[in-house]
Amino acid sequence: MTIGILGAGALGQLLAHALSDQGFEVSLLRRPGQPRVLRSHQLFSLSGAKQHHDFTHCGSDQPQPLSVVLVLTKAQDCLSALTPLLAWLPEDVPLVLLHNGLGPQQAAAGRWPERPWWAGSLTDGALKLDAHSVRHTGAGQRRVGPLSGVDTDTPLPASLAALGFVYDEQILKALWQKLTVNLLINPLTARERVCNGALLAEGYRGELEALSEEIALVGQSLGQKEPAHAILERALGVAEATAANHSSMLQDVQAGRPTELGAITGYLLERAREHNLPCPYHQRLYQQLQPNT
Ligand code: KPL
Repeated sequence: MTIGILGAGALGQLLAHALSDQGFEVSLLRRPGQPRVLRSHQLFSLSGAKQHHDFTHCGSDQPQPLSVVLVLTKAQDCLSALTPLLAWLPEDVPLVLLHNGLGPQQAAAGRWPERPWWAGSLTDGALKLDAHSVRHTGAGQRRVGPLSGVDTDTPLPASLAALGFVYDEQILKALWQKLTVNLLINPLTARERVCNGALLAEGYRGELEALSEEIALVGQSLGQKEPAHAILERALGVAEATAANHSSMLQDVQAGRPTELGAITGYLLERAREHNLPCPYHQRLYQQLQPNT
């Protein structure tokens, strides 16, 4: 059966190629009103090799047999992109939310509680060159686990296992940890217009440490206890592994598109407000990037 992919940005295209490589049929689900693009897609892999794959393109409002749907839209588009699809998709088809940030996952599972929701994160670097080409710029870790409506003994869908996703039964913790990476890398690289690896320079250390302290404080009040230095080390590890990559937020800013600032820094600031915790460094970053959201 075919794997549906909602959101054919950099990571959506990357996973579509990887699935096709593993022998899965892939259907890129176009949102109603989105222009048609060519079936033929190109991937520049980590080794620089060029690969071609053909994908089926279908409107997300057109019923078709799908075994699982991977959702890789921008965080802020997730709910509106799901609406036409969920008007016809059979209720037992697993849905896998893989966007950055936190908030929309809980909102989707709350709005459609009868459905089997999975959520996950990937730290691969990828650059969308255009609607049918993508460059893989950094290998990453891929984790996924049940979010709601999934029985505890349900195995990982085969397509996710084939993509190298590791089953994580504490997926909310993994999503929080990925959020902490995005909180440190995305807004800073977007503000400074630099690639991820630039954040390893000494000049950013002070601001990164202050941002990590604030994340650790909010995390503690959410039951995610982790010292600031561990949060910073993880983000610097990802910055190193994806050094040449432009973060997704920088790519959005450069292309004049809305960013995921709301589901990343905005999510942290909301939780901080609820717990009466000051976050001046994140607040300042949020204000500096606000015009781009
Ligand atoms: O998730 C990412 C993003 O750019 O959104 C990282 C891991 C930072 C890779 O660039």
